[in-house]
Amino acid sequence: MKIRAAEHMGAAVAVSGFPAPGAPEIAFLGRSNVGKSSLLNRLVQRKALARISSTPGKTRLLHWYRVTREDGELWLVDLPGYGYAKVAREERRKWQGVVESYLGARETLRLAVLLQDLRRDVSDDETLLLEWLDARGVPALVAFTKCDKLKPMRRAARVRELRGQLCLPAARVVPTSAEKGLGIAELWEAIAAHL
Ligand SMILES: Nc1nc2c(ncn2[C@@H]2O[C@H](COP(=O)(O)OP(=O)(O)O)[C@@H](O)[C@H]2O)c(=O)[nH]1
Ligand SMILES: [Mg+2]
Repeated sequence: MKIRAAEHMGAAVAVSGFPAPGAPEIAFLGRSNVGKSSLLNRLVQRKALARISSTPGKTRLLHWYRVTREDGELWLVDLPGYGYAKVAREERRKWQGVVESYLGARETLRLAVLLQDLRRDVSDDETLLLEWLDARGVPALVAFTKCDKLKPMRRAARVRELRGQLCLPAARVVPTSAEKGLGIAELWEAIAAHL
């Protein structure tokens, strides 16, 4: 499906700054440095719409991107990354506050895409987030990132391993590589199924 247009709409640190609900939204979340900006850019076929961070975890901003495809408009929402070791507890609490008030109350939210580096083990952060989303009835799937970093055999084994750690069926995980474009069509298909 062709992307006709993609633009940054705005950013917010708190609910008061969120844009008024409009088009259906897909939220992206994950640990800092997991490859969120890279995957967003690849999804919308733009080199640098979402910034590739050199200093991960420095911001608590949510970013909205308006994407126009042949079949209509949707908004992609880039949630602030978590798990940056140097972040103080107070900062962590604020992150949780704004992210939960988005995920828990956004009426136009259709799907949350949680990113997980294929080379890392799943942590409590991912498990708790998925449980939290599930408890609130927010559909979620997991995109494994940076799959190009593993050879195909190892990659397949690792996908099975992580699916086990996450307790998710095959239909709810999508192996991707922003670098090589792997899994992008599958991710769009999964997104489209929720619009
Ligand atoms: N090899 C490889 N590197 C990636 C991929 N996606 C992201 N990266 C690298 O991982 C680092 C963090 O990426 P970024 O998109 O800024 O992550 P974010 O903090 O989650 O937004 C950067 O150095 C990227 O170039 C991928 O699919 N393959
Ligand atoms: Mg980023």
